[in-house]
Parts: sequence; C-alpha cells; structure tokens
Amino acid sequence: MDLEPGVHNSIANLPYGKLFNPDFIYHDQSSAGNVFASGFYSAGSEIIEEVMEGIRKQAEKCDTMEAFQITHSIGGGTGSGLGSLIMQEVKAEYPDKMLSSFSITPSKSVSDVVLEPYNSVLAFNHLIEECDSNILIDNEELYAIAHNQLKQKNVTFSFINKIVQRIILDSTSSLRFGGFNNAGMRKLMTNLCPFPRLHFLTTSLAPFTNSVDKKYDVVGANELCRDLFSSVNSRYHSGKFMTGATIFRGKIESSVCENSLAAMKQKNSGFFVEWIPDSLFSSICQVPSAEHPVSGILLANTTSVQNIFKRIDSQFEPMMKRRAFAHHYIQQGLDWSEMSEARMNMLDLINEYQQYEAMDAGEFEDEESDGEEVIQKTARSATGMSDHHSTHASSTKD
Ligand SMILES: Nc1nc2c(ncn2[C@@H]2O[C@H](COP(=O)(O)OP(=O)(O)OP(=O)(O)O)[C@@H](O)[C@H]2O)c(=O)[nH]1
Ligand SMILES: [Mg+2]
Repeated sequence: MDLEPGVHNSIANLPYGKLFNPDFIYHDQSSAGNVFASGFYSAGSEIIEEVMEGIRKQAEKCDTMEAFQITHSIGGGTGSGLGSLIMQEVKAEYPDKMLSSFSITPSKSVSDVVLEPYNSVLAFNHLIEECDSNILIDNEELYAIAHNQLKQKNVTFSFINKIVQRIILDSTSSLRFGGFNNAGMRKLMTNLCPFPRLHFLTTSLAPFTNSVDKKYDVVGANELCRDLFSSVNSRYHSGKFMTGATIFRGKIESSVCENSLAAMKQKNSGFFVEWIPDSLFSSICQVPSAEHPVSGILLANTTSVQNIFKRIDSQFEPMMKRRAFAHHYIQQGLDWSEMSEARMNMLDLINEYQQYEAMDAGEFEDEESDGEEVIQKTARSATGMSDHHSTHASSTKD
C-alpha cells in the first residue's frame, strides 16, 4: 500500500511484478509529502478503511494465523504515518496476534530529507507501544557496510536493498519453510524479548563477503557462528547482548551449531548480560538460500540498539527546540504535544537500555523489591553516543 501510484506502477512493470495480486494493492493519488501527520491523520485516514478491508480478507484466508509482519521505512511520510496507523488498527482489531515489522531507519548518508528525524520519532512511538517486535534495518549501517566493507564507491538503493532482501528472506526462512527447532513467531519473540518494550532487534548475516565466487564462502557452522558474532569483538563493544536467535540455512548439524554457539558465548562472555544465562536460541531451516549452500542470520536484542535512537534524537532535538517545520505537521492534524510525548517515550527507552546494560547478576540477586526499583538503584551512566559505525544494525563479517 502507498499513498501514491508511482511506486506500484514501477513494481508492476518489473519481471516479477505479476507476483503481486492486484486486488491487494492499494494506493491513493498523492504522497504524504514526507510528513508523518499526512500518512497518519489526513491522507491516511482516507485510505485506511479500504486497506483494513484488504487485511481482513487476507486474514480470513488463514487457518491458524499467528502474526502480522509489516515492512516499511520510517523516514518518509507514508511508511511512518500510514504504517503506524495500520499497526494501530491491526493491534486494535487483532489484539491476540503478534505484530512485528521490518523497519528501515533513516541515514543522512543515504537521503537528506530534513523531516526524517520527526517522522522517525513519531513512528518509534507507535513501534514501542503497538508492536511485539521490530527488526530494525538501519540505512546508516547499510551505507557504512557498502562503502567501507564492500568498497562501493557509489552506494545505491539497489545495492543496499540486496542486503535488505537477504535480511528479510533469511529471518523469515524458518517461518516459511519450517525446520529443526523451528521457531514460530511467538516462540522466537518470547525467547528474544525479555521486556515488552525492549523488542528492537538488529541482525548480522553470514557469510558476508563481496566475492562473486561463492566457492570461497565459509561452509560450516563454526565459521558461520564466528562470522555472525565477529561483531561481538569490535563493532558492538558499546553494548551488551541480552538475547539472540540464530537461524541457519542449508545442511547443518544442529549439535554442531549448539556447540559452536556455546563456545563462542563462553569466549565472549563479557559481551552478554549475565542475568540471562540461556540467552542464545538457534534453529535450522534445511532449505538453503538461493545464493549460499549454507548461511546464517543472527537476530540480536542488544543494548547497543540505543545508538540508533540516540543518533535520530541528536538530529531531532535541535529542530524540535525551535519548532522548525511544525506547521507542516499541525496543518495535517497533529497536535504538537504529540511530538514531545513521542520523544519522551524514545528517551525513556534509551534510558531503559542503559539501565539494563548496567545491571549485573549480583545486583539482581540482592534486590527483592520490584523491578522498577531495581532499575532505579542500579542505574549508572551508560556508554555515551558512539560513532555511527558501532550501531548494530545489519551486518557483517570482520
Ligand atoms: N534501504 C532503503 N531505504 C529506502 C529506499 N527507498 C527509500 N528509503 C528510505 O526511506 C525513507 C523515505 O521513505 P520512502 O519510503 O521513500 O517514503 P514514503 O514512506 O513513501 O513517504 P512519502 O514519500 O513521504 O509519502 C528515507 O529514509 C529513505 O532513505 C530503498 O529502496 N531502500
Ligand atoms: Mg513514497
């Protein structure tokens, strides 16, 4: 669904455009013009009933529907505003179903639309409240990987979208094909999200190289495991892993996976919170990806995800302070106080990540009162904003 017809028309003209049933493609005639409020309030309200009707029809076709999965970007007006409106409606109508998303977070290296921080913060407010899990795909990180690691001089959307495509395909593979220790959405999210609000996941992929010749790719669980977590030693040193789920694809022995994961965790124990002893969960989908005979993806719940929120806030705060561009939002139906409420919610979330990062097992055991109080007592100043390459967005082999 979109608020303008252009993107759908170009998809329909692609060789695989026919994959999409035209009965379930919805669009209006003009875009949200980069304003969340247009996607959520004005233009969005005109299309939402039609969109929900389509969603109901699809839901009715399912035998045992478990979850909704939404894919959107949160920098523009439609993905953030209409995306949030859809989530709100879906949550209200299907409160017992899981709601998750792939959410593309914006980067100045990739696009320079001035309103992106506003749209993102407003969308995060909904992602925090409405969703059970969100896999964040960070354009900043994708750009850094493409430029620094894969040595792309001109980074294009079509280049970084190949990585996005892999993240989406691999992370849904066990849902689509089943497999050993197959993690349904609910099981996966139960294992990954120790607290309801801390449900923002980041990903790493293995193998991950620029080589055209796949015969140099790694072939075993040990190497995949090493590559998925290689970032533990470098990129994400500013945070701690709370939980992680690996999905391996191809012919891989489950016992080898379990052993590799256990050995890796033991070696890097300082990068994992102590208070979740059994924090890694793995499953295997025997259907390989089209590109690699064996491969893996890690979905991680790490406190370093706060760096994405901090980066966006550092761009949001100076504009917000001066109410810059406020009229665009107010004209489309947003009460300006929503902007500061959304920001407070995001700052609270950053604070929660910092507090959980600072806890250690001893402090938990000593404290018998309720969790809220424990958090207050154990709060320490957590890591400051690290440079953008240390965000754990979608990644990497070192
Ligand atoms: N990774 C990736 N990011 C994209 C792509 N296209 C747009 N973006 C990012 O998405 C954000 C803009 O969202 P769009 O999807 O273009 O905008 P929209 O949601 O359609 O909203 P409006 O155009 O304002 O109606 C920016 O942060 C872009 O950098 C893409 O193909 N790949
Ligand atoms: Mg658009």
